[in-house]
Amino acid sequence: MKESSYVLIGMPASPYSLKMRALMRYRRLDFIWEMGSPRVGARQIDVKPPLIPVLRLPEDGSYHVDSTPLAHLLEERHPGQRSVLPLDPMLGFLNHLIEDMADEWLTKAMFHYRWAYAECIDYCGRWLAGDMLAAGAEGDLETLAQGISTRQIERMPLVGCTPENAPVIEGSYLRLIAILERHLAAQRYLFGSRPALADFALFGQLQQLATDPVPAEIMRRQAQRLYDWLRRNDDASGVEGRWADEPAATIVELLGLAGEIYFPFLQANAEAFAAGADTMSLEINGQPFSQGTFKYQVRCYERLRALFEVLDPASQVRLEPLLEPSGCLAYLIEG
Ligand SMILES: N[C@@H](CCC(=O)N[C@@H](CS)C(=O)NCC(=O)O)C(=O)O
Repeated sequence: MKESSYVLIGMPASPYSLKMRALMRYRRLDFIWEMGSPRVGARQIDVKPPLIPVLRLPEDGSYHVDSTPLAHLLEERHPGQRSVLPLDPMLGFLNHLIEDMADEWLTKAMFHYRWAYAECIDYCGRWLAGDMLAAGAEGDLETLAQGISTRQIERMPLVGCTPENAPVIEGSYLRLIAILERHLAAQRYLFGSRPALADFALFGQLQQLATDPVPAEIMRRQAQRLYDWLRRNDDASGVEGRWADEPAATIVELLGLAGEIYFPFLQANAEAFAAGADTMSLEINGQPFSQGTFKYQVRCYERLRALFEVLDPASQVRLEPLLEPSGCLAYLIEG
């Protein structure tokens, strides 16, 4: 195997793996895609946490995880080469915010639909098992599929994918795909005619939702433009475009999702975590939502607040008319 290039280790059913694969293809970085994980496959990979995707660097063979830091590492290593970070600090901040919301909230929709509906459980259990066998796991398909489904269904309450939370989660999926469908009628990507990191984060999650039977059927019927956009952007290595001067009106609608759903969730998580609680609960648009607390998402919230704080005052002023009416601003500056 040619290991003078990057090796990206992941699985097709992993949203963050497909996020990174599409990003690296768009950036025209030389890499090998290898099916596997720290636990499955030919390699012994000692990474913490043991998640996919894993990126192996060509020079020293070191392994790295977590798609957001990975994307930034690649920016440092290949500056200016089809960067996915908009130059305008205002668009830059919105890029971080929407990326974070896709990674941390939209993934709940992915996980919920995948393991809540019998049709999805049947399909995805066998899909994931078949891919694990292809990556080198041992066992037979049906036993493996059963084991995977049982384990994932057991994890649902931990990440907030419960029947009580389903209306909030499904509502946010329907609203998001409707907004993106309208956005794509006018613009090729979130911030112009070239993709940003947030486009790849949305791509990663939505590509899974466009595969699993129940949410895929919804997307095909209600948001065909988005559905087709996903297929196209698995490989955007031929795309040449430019950043928009200003965010489109539909970006403000995406911020509405953040202000009404994602930031209240982040804040409730941070407060519960600070109080030493194992679980948190809140009302989102009048509907109950509760789940276990997560330190990782405390850090996500702190990071977004810090990114806003270090923005130059002129960019903060330009952002205010977007962040204030969408309800995001208070979460970024208060407390
Ligand atoms: N924040 C991480 C999340 C990665 C993640 O959660 N990966 C999942 C698969 S999509 C995983 O490896 N889970 C471990 C497991 O299922 O055992 C990122 O952005 O890369």
